[in-house]
Amino acid sequence: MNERMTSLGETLLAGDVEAIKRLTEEALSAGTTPQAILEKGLRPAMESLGERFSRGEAFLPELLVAAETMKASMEVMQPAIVRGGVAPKATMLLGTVEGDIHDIGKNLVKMMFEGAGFKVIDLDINVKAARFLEAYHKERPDLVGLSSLLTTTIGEMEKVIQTIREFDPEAKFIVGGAPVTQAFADRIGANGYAPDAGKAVKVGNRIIGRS
Ligand code: B12
Repeated sequence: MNERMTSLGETLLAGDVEAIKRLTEEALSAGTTPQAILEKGLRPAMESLGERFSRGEAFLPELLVAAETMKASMEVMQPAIVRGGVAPKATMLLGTVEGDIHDIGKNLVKMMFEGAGFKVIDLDINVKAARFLEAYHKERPDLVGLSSLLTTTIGEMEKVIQTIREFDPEAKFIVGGAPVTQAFADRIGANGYAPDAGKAVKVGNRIIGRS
């Protein structure tokens, strides 16, 4: 079991899509739950890569390759997950704010949260505050993640927070993107900020009171 988990993690980091599909199928056939594959195999590997990325020891292409590989494993597990193998830990609504079309960082954040067992509803890019509110209303997520890469659009984050809090004063927000700082996040009333995808899950878990 441990050996299997180690090789899943190593294969994720090696970015071998075919091998991860095969290993995931083998693990499922051997009776390993998707939860265990995620928590004991994929997530530790992804977290260690996230930490190396935070320290500047790993780079964007490695993260993107690992993300694709993780996606392949998740696709194999999807039927088992749908059957109830993994109860999502929490739900997150995520999007890049209106006026901004950057999505590479957001997609990495999504992938890290999915790796940690969150169900992520991705509203994509250039998302209006009204659209965030509509989705919030429908999905009642535990956490809302806002991304912005432009100094001209980070103000939109405050608009989204205010719009949703009018509907639910308890709504929880995590914000990020290159021009965003902790001071800015505090000023606009976000519950947390993370400088990169590697640290985002820890902050997100803290915000919603889970570990
Ligand atoms: C790639 C890129 C593009 C691509 C985007 C492709 C895509 N699919 O995303 C394209 C070419 C389309 C593009 C367009 C533009 N871009 Co551009 N772009 C970049 C570039 C080079 C890299 C961004 C990136 O992907 N970084 C890698 C990812 C992994 O990092 P990241 O996005 O910062 O995300 C990490 C963290 O910020 C954090 N994070 C991000 N989101 C979130 C969310 C949450 C909730 C959390 C917790 C964390 C978090 O975690 C991520 C992962 O670790 C940056 C320069 C730079 N070095 O940042 C300029 C940059 C962001 N772009 C810039 C500009 C000006 C533009 C344009 C306006 C250019 C133009 N004149 O048309 C347009 C914008 C159009 C629009 N309306 O949005 C400027 C912004 C300047 C500013 N201060 O506002 C930058 C800084 C370049 C520069 N130095 O001038 N761009």
